[in-house]
Amino acid sequence: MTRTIMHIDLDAFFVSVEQALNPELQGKPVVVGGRPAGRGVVASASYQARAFGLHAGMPLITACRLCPRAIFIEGSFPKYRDASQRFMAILADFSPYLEPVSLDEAYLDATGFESIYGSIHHMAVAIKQRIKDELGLYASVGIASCKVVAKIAAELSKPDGLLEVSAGKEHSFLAPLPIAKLPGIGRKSERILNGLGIHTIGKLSIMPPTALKSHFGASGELLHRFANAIDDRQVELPSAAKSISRETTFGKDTQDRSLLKATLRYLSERVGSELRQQGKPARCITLKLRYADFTTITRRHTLSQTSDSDQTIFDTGLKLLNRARAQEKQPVRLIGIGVSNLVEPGKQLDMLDTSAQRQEQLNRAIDRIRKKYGFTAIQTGQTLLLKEIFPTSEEGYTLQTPSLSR
Ligand code: TTP
Ligand code: MG
Repeated sequence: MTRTIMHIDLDAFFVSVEQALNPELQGKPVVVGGRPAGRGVVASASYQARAFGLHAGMPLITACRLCPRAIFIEGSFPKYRDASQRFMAILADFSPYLEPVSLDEAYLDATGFESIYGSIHHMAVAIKQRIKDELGLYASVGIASCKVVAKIAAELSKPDGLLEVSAGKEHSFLAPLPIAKLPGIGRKSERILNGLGIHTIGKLSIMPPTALKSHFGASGELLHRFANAIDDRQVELPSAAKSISRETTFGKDTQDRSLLKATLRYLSERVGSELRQQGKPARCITLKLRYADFTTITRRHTLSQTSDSDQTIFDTGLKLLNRARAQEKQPVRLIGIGVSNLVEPGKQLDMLDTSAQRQEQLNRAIDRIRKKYGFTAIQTGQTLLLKEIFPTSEEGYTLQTPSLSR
């Protein structure tokens, strides 16, 4: 199944935040990193400064020599953190399948979203427009069928760019590019590969993986895959929790079966409620027991179907408890129940049985977008664009369901 991945990276991020806050800096060579006399390096250089050869990581002294009229700014992290949060919030309005990678960079899974936005290209234009209108910043966007190609596309499109690599065109897109464009190739790897006569990604892609492994070890395999646009890395949502658990230490060590059972019931309900709040059912259930002598055991069960039900958590926990008690009779000091392998809503689709369930899952994702996006409230430049895409109705724009191909 072909995916549509977007990579979004803000242009000259630190500098652009400074320029947005102080228009006098706009259109000028500006450097964030510190005073030129200091021993620091350039963190971010405006594109006007880059025209003089300035780039991130360059010692400030060198930067000052190359471009004496550049404006050097110390920088202030809270400003950038704030801008970053607002940037990510805008992206989250467009798709719930969002993976922030750094302060100014994120992947977004846009598979199936053409039916909401008209086309993925339109969606990217709308994203860029909102970032510009609300933050005064410019973003570059790469669109492709996998992360590595989307990232390279965004990079190549800078500044204020938008580059879409159609499915099937990944190889011809990558082939002529210098190997340094491939994530994971630093100066050292570049030198080694150049020494082997390999200068382009195309050349790298036909190098036998075994040869790459002999030079680069395990990462040689990855280079081979990336050079061939083979990248099945998913857009990973930052999950609030990878597992949820609750436990109780008894006031007095106990062997009382009904007390253990009642406590387990209470803890299961608390875990279940938290799970449902996060909207992520779990696949694994773990019971924890600490005995009077402080030995602690955990017993785990993997469910055949994910669940967020109190009853399933409790029933499974109780089975594990009965089994553990049959083996060890000493009094219990602590009992706990936990769930792990939480499944993100968007990731569960493949495991779901019926199309009705799929539909429900997707609807939930759409609801999130609708709730956050507030179509009718938008008064920015993109309204015009959205009007073209969405048939208007009394209450605003009608949202269409994306295709179920995810
Ligand atoms: P980048 O996205 O790599 O750089 P950039 O946004 O300044 O420029 P562009 O994306 O247009 O090429 O990094 C984002 C921010 O991270 C950057 O503005 C400053 C910070 N950063 C550092 O502090 N040190 C560094 O060496 C790099 C590369 C970035
Ligand atoms: Mg950037």
